Amino acid sequence: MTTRDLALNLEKEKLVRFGTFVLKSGKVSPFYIDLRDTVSKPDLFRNMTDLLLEKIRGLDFDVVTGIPYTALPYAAVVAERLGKPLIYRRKEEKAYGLGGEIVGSFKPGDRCLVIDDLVTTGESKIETTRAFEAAGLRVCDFVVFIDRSLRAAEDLAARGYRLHSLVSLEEILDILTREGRIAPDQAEQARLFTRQLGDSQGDSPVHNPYAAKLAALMARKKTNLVLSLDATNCGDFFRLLESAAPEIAVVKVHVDILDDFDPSFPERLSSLAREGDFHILADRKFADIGNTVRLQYRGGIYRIARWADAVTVHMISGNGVLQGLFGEDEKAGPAPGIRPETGPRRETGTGRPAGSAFLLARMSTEGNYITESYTRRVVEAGRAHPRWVAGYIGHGDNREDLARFREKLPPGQLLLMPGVQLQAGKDGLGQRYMGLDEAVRGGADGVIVGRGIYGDADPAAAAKRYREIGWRALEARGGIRVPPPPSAGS
Ligand code: 5BU
Repeated sequence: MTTRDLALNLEKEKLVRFGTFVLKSGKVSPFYIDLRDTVSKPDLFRNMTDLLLEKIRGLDFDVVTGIPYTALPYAAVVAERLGKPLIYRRKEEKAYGLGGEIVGSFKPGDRCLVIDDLVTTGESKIETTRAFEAAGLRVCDFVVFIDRSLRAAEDLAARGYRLHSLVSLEEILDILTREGRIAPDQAEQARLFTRQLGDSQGDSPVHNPYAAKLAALMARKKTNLVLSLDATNCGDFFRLLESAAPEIAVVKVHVDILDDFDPSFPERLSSLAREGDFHILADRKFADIGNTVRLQYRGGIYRIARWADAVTVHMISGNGVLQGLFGEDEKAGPAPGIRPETGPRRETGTGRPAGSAFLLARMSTEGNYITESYTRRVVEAGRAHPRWVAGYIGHGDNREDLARFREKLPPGQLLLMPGVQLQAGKDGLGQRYMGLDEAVRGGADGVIVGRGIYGDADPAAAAKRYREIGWRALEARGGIRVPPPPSAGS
């Protein structure tokens, strides 16, 4: 089989298609590539494996791997034919972590050939490599069927990896145009789309006005401490808050754990926040359908929208949760019993609840069910809604793991991290703590601390200590990097 045959076959089998396709990101693409079904077409499977074997002839490696799922069956056949061990990394491990136990046996220092179906940016190849390298393997070569990138080969080469591909998207377009399988303008649209994707990748700036405002407050007050004030009555709550107020950037509230909540609570809290120059984060973890979270946010006895600067949100139900919380009213049904928001809300005065969200991207608890792909989708959602999403709640197994995760977040959004105490440790109910200094140096912009402060015999002194250590670590890291919004005054 030649490259030409491969291109023609993939088009004939509808594994490379042209038309109008809505991608997961919501973008509309003029073409679509999905090589998963190649494994159930024995002739094509055999021919593609032969092409792979030809391509890798002369490369030096000890073990072979395929990135699940599409490339794994190919890797198995290649390994068997060459008499080399097959290894693979389990899919769906910790988000952006090294995690992912490697199945199969190998020796430290073994060189690993990595087979994958496509390369789009090269970024996921590098992520995979980190896991293999952390396990003691050396990765030198990647081989893919289709290179649909603009410059992945150069980007990978700059990091010391070689990329081999059976065919590039450009070649496929040329072949199919020449053979009359697609019209020249279809090919042109595909090229244009790829170029635009390349241009918009990576550094598309995300600006959230609230994140910038909170970052400015932190810088002004020299604190990145978020006090998680999980007191169960208003007396304790306000006593603790008054003593810690000078040290904190934000107070995080679980308003539904107060035994004696009454409408004076938000008023008193808001006025303390104004006087003490800190913000209020309602840790409500909204998670329901859009219409329900809208009612929960704006109504009930708590009326969170009126007094919280920001809220925490689970994205499990999809993007509708954000629309429900912060979107316009147009399509939603009437909210029974809820009058339109006309009351004063701190600093908005728009008559409509505004607000900002911190999305739960990773949790601090041991054995939580959040997977890597879920975390990615949450970050994608946050990136897609920069007006509403000020940042993420996240955690890490250790400083390096946290740093890798932080790298994936847009600089214009903040990472707040719970599960922090002065020293690493655990509570008896699944909570994991990372040490404060590690957490901030690893990439937490704000640290959320509860029992480490209010559980101390002298909470005010504890808050001061957390503030000092946290701020010193933040300065050592170069400060918070939230860029200001593009035009001042917005
Ligand atoms: P602690 O006393 O510092 O363990 O309290 C941590 C707080 O952060 C507590 O209010 C939790 O509800 C909150 N939290 C958390 O601990 N871990 C998470 O992943 C998320 C929130 Br999300």
